[in-house]
Amino acid sequence: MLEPKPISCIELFLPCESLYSPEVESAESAGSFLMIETTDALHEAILTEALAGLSSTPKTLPPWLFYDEAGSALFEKITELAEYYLTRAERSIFAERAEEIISSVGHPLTIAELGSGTASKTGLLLAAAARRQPRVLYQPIDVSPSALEQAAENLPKEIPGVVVRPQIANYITNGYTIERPDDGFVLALYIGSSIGNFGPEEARAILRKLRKQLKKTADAILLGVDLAPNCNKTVEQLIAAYDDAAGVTAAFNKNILARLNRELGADFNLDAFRHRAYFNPQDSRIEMHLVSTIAQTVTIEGKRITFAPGESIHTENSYKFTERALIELLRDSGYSAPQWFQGSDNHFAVALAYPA
Ligand code: AVI
Repeated sequence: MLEPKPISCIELFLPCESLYSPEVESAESAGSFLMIETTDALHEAILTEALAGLSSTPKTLPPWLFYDEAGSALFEKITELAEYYLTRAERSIFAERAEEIISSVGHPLTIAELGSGTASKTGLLLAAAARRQPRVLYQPIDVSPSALEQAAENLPKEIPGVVVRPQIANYITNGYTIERPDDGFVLALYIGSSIGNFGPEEARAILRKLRKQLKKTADAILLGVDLAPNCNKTVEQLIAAYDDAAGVTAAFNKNILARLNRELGADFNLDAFRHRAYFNPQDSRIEMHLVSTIAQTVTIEGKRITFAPGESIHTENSYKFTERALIELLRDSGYSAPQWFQGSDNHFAVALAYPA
């Protein structure tokens, strides 16, 4: 059973106070987390952000809108696609190097994870830690209560010695606290290329906020990043990871419009938009867009949004790093030059850095 405290916030980009109510708390202690998704506050946040983004030039929608139940299920499918190498590449780095990574950090250690989801890759690191110490406290921090519940239920069964203390929080907009056992050290995971979905300024803000929790010199952050095109990874391979043959990523991208239809009563015709993914070399990022194939007008709660043929909605950036770019990002965010663990295929890397 989860111990869902401290509760910071349930849904992305919402001020905590708007959701923190006695009703929410009592429902959670009864083991049900679900009704929060239907709050007026979430509806308001979606409406405000959607109208602001679709009224701007160029049009945008924030990527957090991807992750409702349907979108999260589609993302799980993406991670299993042949073209989407990122998840497999990171998992194989952990499978080969977990002992080395874990033994580089101070002991005894506690492992925290930002945006853990169901923590499907984290088990390899937890198992390596559990071989070194009898009890490993794992503190996953995520906005999804169901994902945390799954992690809290499965991990202790799979890895004896692991104790899970989940925190329902939005690590971007809200505060969170990483608990430190007496005389212990903290290893904070921010893996899965999650940092890649933020521009440089936001990425620095996330890393600096985390840096405040890493107070000892042998505390560490482990960051998983997708690599920029290189001699072993072509731009075409990179694009295919975001534009797969089966159309799963296209469905994931279009789900953002489907969600606006479902939750705001908007009237997007999904067939009149096409998924587009391309590599922007100047900013070293994959950009995902939804391109209007015709001139059309869409209505969202009485507001009319017009599209010219070929006009696009920019829905996501996914930054791709060189070792040098990541060293700079970490340095500017208060960390040392990292130990670098790169997969033999040169597709993905994991960086272990200490507070500077
Ligand atoms: C969650 N994030 C790291 C994924 C990525 O690769 O940027 C999201 C994604 N978008 C399309 N495919 C996967």
